[in-house]
Amino acid sequence: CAAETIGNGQMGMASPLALLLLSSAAPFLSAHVLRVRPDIASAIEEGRPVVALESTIISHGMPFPENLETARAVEELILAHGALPATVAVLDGECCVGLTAEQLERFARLGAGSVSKCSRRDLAAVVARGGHAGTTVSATMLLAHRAGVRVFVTGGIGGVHRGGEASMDVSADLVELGRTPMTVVCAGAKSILDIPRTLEVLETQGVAVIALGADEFPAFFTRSSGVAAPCRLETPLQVARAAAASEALQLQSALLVGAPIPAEAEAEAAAVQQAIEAALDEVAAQGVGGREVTPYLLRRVNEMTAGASLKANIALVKNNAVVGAQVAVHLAALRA
Ligand code: PSU
Ligand code: MN
Repeated sequence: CAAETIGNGQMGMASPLALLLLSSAAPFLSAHVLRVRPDIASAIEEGRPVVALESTIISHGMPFPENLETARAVEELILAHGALPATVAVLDGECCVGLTAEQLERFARLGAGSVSKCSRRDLAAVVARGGHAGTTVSATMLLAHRAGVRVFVTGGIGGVHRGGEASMDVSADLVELGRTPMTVVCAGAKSILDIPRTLEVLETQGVAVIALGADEFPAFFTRSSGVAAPCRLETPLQVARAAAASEALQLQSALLVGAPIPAEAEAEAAAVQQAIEAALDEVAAQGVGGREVTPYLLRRVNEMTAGASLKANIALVKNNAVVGAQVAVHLAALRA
């Protein structure tokens, strides 16, 4: 496994810039809050391409062992395309940017029972109790940006849930995208969400939403969502140029790239769509709420489509990893 070459389990001191120490006001907590794996800290310092990866998909988005296999495969793909992968997660109360191979395996085996799902709001508390957490898009962006990472790859982003105009269930991902400058590559937003309202909130937040080689913002399992993307770019190089412009203008908001799932991996759209409708009915009937909603829907859709959605999920994450690595490589070259 290529990841073994980049970490030996020793988490040495990262650069002082990338390391936040808890203040002496809390002397009983002396551990580091933000741990950047040393080789990643060096790459960032030297302007080499680094790609951050989220970990809620590992802890809550996929079952073991597919979660570990996918996480490793994604890291290897990024390496093979010339960038350094940095999986972000909270382990023993430390916010890690870059897990070692050993940490990645340990994290993937822990399971959702002992790992919480952590968005921006949950970070401080999970550090305080020394817990483990999978970081969502919002928490991953925040931590990766603090470490100096400029490109981040995920599967799908959170969004405005259906009925969100009444429940106000709007993912923290959308607000984070509006406040944290970074290029985020995803396969769009699942149709468990209200995609038009999701794009409205992104516009309000000032997020540059780009469909890669497509006119529509993709819908995760399907290339098409029926909703036009505000902007279309054709290549990772063009995306890198947009990212460089965004940085030059100090926009302080994200560039969200929707890369459609590869056509050959597009799940049988009708079957997935049916499962989504059924799972949404269950959420309503069983009163599932808050942070449980997304993991519940993902798990049920996967169960109902007999693994077809998991297969599609793995394929699209890998595709996003290649796109993200290419963007990171071009972006590093543009700055050099
Ligand atoms: N959508 C997916 N797969 C995922 C998630 C969303 O297709 O794994 C995860 C991501 O970590 C995302 C989070 O940031 O769920 C959003 O959760 P919520 O809707 O509770 O904000
Ligand atoms: Mn929510």
